Amino acid sequence: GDSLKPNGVSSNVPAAAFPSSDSPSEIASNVNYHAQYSPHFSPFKFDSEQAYFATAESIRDRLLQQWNATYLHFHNADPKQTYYLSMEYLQGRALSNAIGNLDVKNAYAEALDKLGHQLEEITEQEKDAALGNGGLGRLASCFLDSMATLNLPAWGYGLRYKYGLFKQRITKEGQQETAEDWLEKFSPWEVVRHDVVFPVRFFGEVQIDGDGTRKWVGGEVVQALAYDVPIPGYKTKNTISLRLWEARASPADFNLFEFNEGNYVSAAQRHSQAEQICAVLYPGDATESGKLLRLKQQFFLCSASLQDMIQRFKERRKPSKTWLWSEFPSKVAVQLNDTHPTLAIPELMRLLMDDEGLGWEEAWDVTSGTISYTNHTVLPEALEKWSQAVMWKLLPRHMEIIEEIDKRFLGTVREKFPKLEKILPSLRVLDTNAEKPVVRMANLCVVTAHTVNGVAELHSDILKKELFADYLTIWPNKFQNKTNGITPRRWLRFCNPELSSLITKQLKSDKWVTDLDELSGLRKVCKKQFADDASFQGEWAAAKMACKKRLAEYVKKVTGVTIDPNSLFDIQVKRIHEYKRQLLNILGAVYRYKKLKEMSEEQRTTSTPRTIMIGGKAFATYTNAKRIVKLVYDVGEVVNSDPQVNQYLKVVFVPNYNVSVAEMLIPGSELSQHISTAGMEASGTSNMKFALNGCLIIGTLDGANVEIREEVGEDNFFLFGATADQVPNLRKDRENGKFKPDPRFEEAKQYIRSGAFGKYDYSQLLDSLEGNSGYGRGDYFLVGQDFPSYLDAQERVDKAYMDRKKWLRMSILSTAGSGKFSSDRTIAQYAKEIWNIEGCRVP
Ligand code: HBZ
Repeated sequence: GDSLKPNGVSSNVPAAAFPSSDSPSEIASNVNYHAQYSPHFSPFKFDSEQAYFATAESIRDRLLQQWNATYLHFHNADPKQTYYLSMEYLQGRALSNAIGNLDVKNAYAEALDKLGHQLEEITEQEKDAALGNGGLGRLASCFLDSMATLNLPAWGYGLRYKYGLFKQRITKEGQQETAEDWLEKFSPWEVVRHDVVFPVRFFGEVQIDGDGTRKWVGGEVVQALAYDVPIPGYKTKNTISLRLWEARASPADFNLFEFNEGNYVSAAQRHSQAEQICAVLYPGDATESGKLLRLKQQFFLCSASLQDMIQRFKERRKPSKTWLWSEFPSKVAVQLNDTHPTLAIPELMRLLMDDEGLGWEEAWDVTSGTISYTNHTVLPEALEKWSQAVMWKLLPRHMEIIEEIDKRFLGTVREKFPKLEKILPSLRVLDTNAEKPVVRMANLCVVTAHTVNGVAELHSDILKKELFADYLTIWPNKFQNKTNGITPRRWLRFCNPELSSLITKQLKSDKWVTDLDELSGLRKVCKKQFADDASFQGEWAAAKMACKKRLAEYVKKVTGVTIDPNSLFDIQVKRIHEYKRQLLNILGAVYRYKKLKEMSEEQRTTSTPRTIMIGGKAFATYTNAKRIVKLVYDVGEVVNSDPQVNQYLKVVFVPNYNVSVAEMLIPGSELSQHISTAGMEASGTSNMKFALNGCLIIGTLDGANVEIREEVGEDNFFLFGATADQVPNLRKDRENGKFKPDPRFEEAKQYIRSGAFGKYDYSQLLDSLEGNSGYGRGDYFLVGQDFPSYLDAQERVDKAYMDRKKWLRMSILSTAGSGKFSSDRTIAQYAKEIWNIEGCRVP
């Protein structure tokens, strides 16, 4: 038999430092090499975990080669380059994605087989990199994939949080959070660049020199150290970078004197303060110290990234030793992912004026020519405002610059648009009237950026008509739309191999993977007589069934609940928020349960069996969101164990929703819910992922739903609810006592209040749906208003599902109509209409 080797690989596989070909045996040797010479574990063991790390390192070798080639190519070609600044990236797993993008899946699967492992099983070993909260963070990650695939000279910048988004556990008490230690055993996907370090200052004061020049001095200085994550494009050599900054204290910050005195904690105080900056994603901002930390994080990202960009700009110009700063905007584009990196504006101004000696006008033209801003929300509570007092303390020089921006903006408007005088206070960057004066970050972005965009047509219209309406007179051409998109690689090609191969077979090409509009070719199948497409429909249904079975096994594993793959799989997964109306969904489920119970056994047999799955994380201090999680769980406990009903209805809370869980859920779904109060969801992106995977949508006319419905056809979309235009008047009606609730709505709420789902007192949650107005009351999100039309739409769903051919046709048309929602399309539009950059392909 095989002898046991020190690296645990018991077969007779040699160890090769680099595979000279893509043959499975060469790859196996390379994986074996890493198991032996890049060991992270004790020898004599080669379990799934060891196999994962060794495989990841083997893939990383390939990425490093391509990565260096890309960097060199960009350096020599010196094209204009985009830098995407984002506080969040929801990368998910990297191994399966890299193997897919490098197009080496079969070779690696075979190689691992030789080593006694299965690719699927070892990819499961990887922890998600969850350096983000939700849609905004995942969008940034989809964008990186598209930038690399389109060969664009573009980079991402972010922060290397030690702890990403928390891990969610569901118990009888509801949601419990624990820290997610994604770096626990190290990440094979990052390369630390010990030579890329920039100082970032906080606090201190402004020193004025004899000649009037200003300099920011003193305070605390923290080092920003670069960690690079390779981002491979699909079937291209181009591999770009996601550069994540980590905060390091300077050695001088360790107080050896105090330590020797025995004051260990205070000796290390400055040290640990510095390292706290990157400790966790978005710390709670309820306390002043939490707020200060968040502001520090934001500035840390902006300052380090801009210093890096400026250094690169100079480096590429070094041979001639001369450059004009006015050329900077023709070489560098900076995209702000919401207002979180707004401090890039005053920081770029400061670097240009104080360090490079530019005058205000010149620095302003460079800054405004470089920076553009994407808005992701119109919710007032999500629009960032920072206390001026806090800002003066933390960033005194930046506050001077912000005051000057505000002053000059006032001057220009008064001179050129005197009619705007009345509304000027609301347009200003500084809000000085408030009890606590603040800086309005969105206003700073709009005043400075050369373009401002929303993320779906409806949302961009709302920005122009409402949130930023008054700026339109001043800058009629500044505002754009860039409808969001998703990467078809991760969200169809890799997560749904069954449907992918069927599509490729039908279209006789896999061109759709990089040109998603090709999917419209599937419409042909639906135009023919049924006799012609029956077999295709059959294959379509079989692909869906395979995904549903996989999902059912997963649900069993993580919740213990058995679900029936023959029932309609109905899913709502997203962050828990009142505006997203998970409460509408669960009230609908409660109503369905009550009606099922009231039916005779015979009546029940005619109903459409359903499995309702809800998943998502609630912000730790968002009480109503947490109550919603618990309510879903409690309803599930009762419904799933009710023998009268549980063949017809199951309700499951899927725990710890993240990118990997989404990759499992989305392919297996048949109906998904995107049911926010119209006008409140900027875009939504999971709606696109579901539609792409042949899942039908029940939804409101909100965000990108509007465009999805246009693309897939209104017959293939279950629409309900008030429109964005109607919402303000409906709220007013309600305040004036004009709203008459539907009896079915009262019945559902009453059923919960009666204690049908356990002893927990849901009155505070349900009271938010009562009354006419007031904080946390008055049904601000119009659940009661939309409840009847929601139930009607659900009835249409039940009926459509019973007609199998009709449903399959709708499902196929849904995928066929999803081409527009590729992030390749979105990024190509950003490149052309905002960044003015072009592809730069590595030969
Ligand atoms: O951005 C989401 C929008 O709600 C969603 O409609 C859109 O599709 C998506 C991409 O454009 N916004 C977020 O995900 N926002 C955040 O996660 C967030 C994070 C930190 C904050 C505020 C918002 O301080």
